Amino acid sequence: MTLHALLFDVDGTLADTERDGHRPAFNQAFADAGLDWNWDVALYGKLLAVTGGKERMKHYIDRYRPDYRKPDNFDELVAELHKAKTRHYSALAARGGIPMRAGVKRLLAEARAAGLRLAIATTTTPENVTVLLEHSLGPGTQDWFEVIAAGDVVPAKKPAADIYLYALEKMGLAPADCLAFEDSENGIRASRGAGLKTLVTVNDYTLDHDFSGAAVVLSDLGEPGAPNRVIAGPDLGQSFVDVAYLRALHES
Ligand code: XBP
Ligand code: MG
Repeated sequence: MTLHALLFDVDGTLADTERDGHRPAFNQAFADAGLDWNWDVALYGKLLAVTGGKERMKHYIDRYRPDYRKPDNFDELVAELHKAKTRHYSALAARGGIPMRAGVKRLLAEARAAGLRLAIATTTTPENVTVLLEHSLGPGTQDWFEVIAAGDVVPAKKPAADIYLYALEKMGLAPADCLAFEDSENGIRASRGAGLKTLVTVNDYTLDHDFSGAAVVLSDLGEPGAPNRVIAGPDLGQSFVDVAYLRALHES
């Protein structure tokens, strides 16, 4: 089995987008619309159980706001709020306000140089991905990714495997040729559902998630001089993830 491609989740994996990116963008959209909806850091952690911004808003109303009387055009309202939220998020990302996680830029550059193919499989809106890459990874870096599979391109979001299956199909690759990168339980359910070996890097929102089925669970990708920690799975004797590490993990 040869490793041919790497498939990356975005939110929580390439960058810590949720707490200080998506969350304030939702709150800003709610405030703009004169709604008294406000998602604090703790509540947002619970709401992350549902992926997709529109789906998350509907879940919030159903689960936490029994007092709210849905208007007849509720779906349209949610769609409008989501557009406003995307504008706020994109503006923040365009200011470079959402940095990449440790080791991400280095590993992507090394993988490219080693001839590995790169793709993205995410639940978030495509525009959020391209703006984030352009401003936090660097100008032109969206072209590093052969496929950017995102958002509503598949009807069922993670934990459904659909977005990964879509990316694999577009690339003409079998899951055994690839490694996936995820940060959450919904994410790994999706990647494992598509048959992909998966490397997990956790973040504050996902530390206590169930990552059974992961090839390895790490604190982060690490950098030379800034070692990562193995949280679960094999210790391959490296303090940061590079292409040699990925090939060894893929073989294991
Ligand atoms: C990402 C998500 C998304 C974002 C918001 O999950 O759950 O819903 O929070 O994005 P994953 P949109 O990292 O597993 O892909 O508002 O654009 O939907
Ligand atoms: Mg994620």
